[in-house]
Amino acid sequence: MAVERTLSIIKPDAVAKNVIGEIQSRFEKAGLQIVAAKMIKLDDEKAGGFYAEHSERGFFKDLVGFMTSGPVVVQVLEGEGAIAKNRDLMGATNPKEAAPGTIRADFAESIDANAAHGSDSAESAAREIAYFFAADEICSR
Ligand code: RTP
Ligand code: MG
Repeated sequence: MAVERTLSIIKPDAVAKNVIGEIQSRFEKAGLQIVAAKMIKLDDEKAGGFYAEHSERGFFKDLVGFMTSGPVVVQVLEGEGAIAKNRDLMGATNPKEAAPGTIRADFAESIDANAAHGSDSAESAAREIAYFFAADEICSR
């Protein structure tokens, strides 16, 4: 399997719950390396641009409101099959449907406050990583 990079966000609900380290530990235990990371507070423009694909959806306003409600940790994960592996570790979008032991099953409250984001394809990963990180902020090991 190819070594990939994917964008991960620890969302405001998980930051508020003080489980940043627990979530990062799951990535590391699954063989993914954190090769870039920063904590930031998104504004409407930055969050809306990130989720632009959903701008016509009914939940868009709530999504942007939630993502700007507190700080987030944005990070780049690197490893074999990183994109799918991260999505598997996160579980389904709705925590009620997320498999036991996944990040969303264990830490998320609702489909809005669902603890984590992960890129859904190679194309999304490339766009999303560049959206938050300059090339010289990513440190492969
Ligand atoms: P994410 O992009 O945050 O990793 O989540 P995802 O791929 O699992 O889900 P996506 O379809 O991309 O939706 C982005 C976020 O929008 C909220 N959402 N709400 N009320 C709804 O029907 C609904 N659908 C999606 C979720 O918070 C989801 O994470
Ligand atoms: Mg998505």
